[in-house]
Amino acid sequence: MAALLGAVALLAGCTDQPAGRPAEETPGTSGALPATGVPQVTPQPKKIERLGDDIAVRGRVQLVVDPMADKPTRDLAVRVLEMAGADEVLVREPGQPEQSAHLTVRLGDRGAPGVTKGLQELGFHAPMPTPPEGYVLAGRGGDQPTLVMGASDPSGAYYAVQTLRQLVSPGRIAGVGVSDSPRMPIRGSIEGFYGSPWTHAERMDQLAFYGDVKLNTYVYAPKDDPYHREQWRDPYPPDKLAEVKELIGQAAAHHVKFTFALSPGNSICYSDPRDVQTLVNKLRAVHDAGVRDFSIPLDDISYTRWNCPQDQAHYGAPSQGAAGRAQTDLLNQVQREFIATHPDVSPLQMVPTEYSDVEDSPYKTALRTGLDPRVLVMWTGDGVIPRRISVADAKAAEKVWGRKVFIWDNYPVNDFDNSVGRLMLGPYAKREPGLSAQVVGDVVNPMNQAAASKVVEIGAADFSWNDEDFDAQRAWRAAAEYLAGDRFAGGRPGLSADPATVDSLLVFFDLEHMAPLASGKPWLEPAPELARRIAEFNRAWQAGDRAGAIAGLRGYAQAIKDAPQRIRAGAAPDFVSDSGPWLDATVLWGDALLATLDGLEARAGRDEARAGERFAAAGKLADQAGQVHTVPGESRPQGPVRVADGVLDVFVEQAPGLR
Ligand code: LTM
Repeated sequence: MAALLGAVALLAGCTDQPAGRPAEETPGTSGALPATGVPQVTPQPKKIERLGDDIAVRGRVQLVVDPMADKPTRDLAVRVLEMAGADEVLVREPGQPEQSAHLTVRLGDRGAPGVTKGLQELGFHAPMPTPPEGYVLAGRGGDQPTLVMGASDPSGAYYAVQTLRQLVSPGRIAGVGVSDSPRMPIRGSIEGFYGSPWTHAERMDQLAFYGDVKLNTYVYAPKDDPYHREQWRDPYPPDKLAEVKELIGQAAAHHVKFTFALSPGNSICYSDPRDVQTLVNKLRAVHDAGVRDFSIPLDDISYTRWNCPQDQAHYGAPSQGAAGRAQTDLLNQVQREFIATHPDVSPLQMVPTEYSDVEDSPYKTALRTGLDPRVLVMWTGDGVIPRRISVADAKAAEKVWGRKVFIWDNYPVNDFDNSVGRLMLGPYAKREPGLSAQVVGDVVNPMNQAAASKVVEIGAADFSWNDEDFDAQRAWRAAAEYLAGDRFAGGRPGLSADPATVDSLLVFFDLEHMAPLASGKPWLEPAPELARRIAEFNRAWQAGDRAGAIAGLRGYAQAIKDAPQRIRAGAAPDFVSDSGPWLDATVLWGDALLATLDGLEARAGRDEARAGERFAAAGKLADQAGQVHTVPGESRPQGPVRVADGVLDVFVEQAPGLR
């Protein structure tokens, strides 16, 4: 895995330049901070290029900011400039008196005179008008340092500052030009799994994290929240509503659309106007609390029986087609009478009962021909847990649904039987570039382990922002850097990631790479890096180079054994807590692998007594590892945790047979 061997890129620094040297100590700090290369920004911007020297940041910095940038954006900009080395950041609006400062930073509308002038001076060309959520950022150091950020809208301004955060290293900001906007308009997660829902604190953290990685959507659809599904008619009790209100505020502060979902399909009587009214009333209560995005999931319900005799009278005997017509009527009514009568509300989203294939059917025909064209239809790919999501499949889905679909991606969710014992920490792979032109959005269904879900969520953020330039391995590494990053006030990532923690996380991610289909067969193979190293071992051993084979694998075995300790010391505490049982098992598996290598070494030295003793020790450690279980209430279903199964266990089991 190249990612394991490469130098660790700073979370917020240039990969090709020394960071960590304050501007004051740098020769010629009147302005010139020569630098080459371009920092890694995640998600990958559409265009990023070096414009010149880095910008020195020290003393007093003036931030001239248009009213278009909201308070959270301004506050973030101030924190980022302080993090870069400013002693004081003076914030003023254009037109207010100029202050004396080492550096003036402009943040505003893409067309604002200050921004346009700055871009002209820097010779940086960027589209005008900038697409929604888009921004341009350009800066160069020197005697007259310049840094401007222009945006299409408030979210674009926020994202400009999120990019700025990643251009900072101590005492400097990279002298680069960035022109950027998302390729998918809807990007995020759907809390749509079975089992214990996320806690309020986890949701608050997720929403802030989405802002960091430019995800703009969170769909609230926890299957086991009674008020979402079984008791959909009941209003939220005051304490729950208070939490929802707090989530709405947190989402707004991080430019995330809090999307409220209500799933009535298990008990609704489609033809009863009172039920339709109850549904709309519940949506209205949440609208009054500030929600502007709504979804009606109708997945995982029976559509071959009615919930009331009226439906039989109204729609006929239960059938797929009749269910499609009943759902269409309900959704059209909600779209027409509630959504469309509130001009600030986005089009309704829905999950069909047939959500995981592209075969036409009476049900799909009813929705295709009857459903209001504004309603967004979700689709999980070809399969509930698809092998891949291709452009061709999305095109087929468009055809069958009569509109471009909205991806509900069942990865990294681990609530199904054949995901027992798994923590899904693989890359966001096998989603085909080009999907952005074919779908209206992409949200991933995460794990109950919220912080651990960030690994895949970062990949999805990178992909949905810019699928054309997506590199799954690059995004995977960025996730390790994010989780190993230090923190500035507010708990968001700061300047640097500890390289040893990043490497340990990547070792651990590899052990938890396997992702199963519903059948249990992998769509992402187990532990590819460890498997590659074991294959190398086997080649060397078979060729007679036993010492070389053992030495080649021992370092990595030690890295496996040591990874949990390093992760516990250096990674985000919530990630550590989510991963607890898997980290415990990894120590035991690392020891088992080391003991196996001891046994092979003894065998190579013709010391069969010691070889037998070490192989037995390895077997015992493997048994102990197999007894580490998932935490009740945290995982559904329950079982022994899996660590590189099919690779590590097989090697430990088969090694005593090697001669
Ligand atoms: O995927 C959909 C639309 N519905 C459910 C999810 O709630 C569940 O989390 C996943 C994975 O088990 N499968 C589903 O069918």
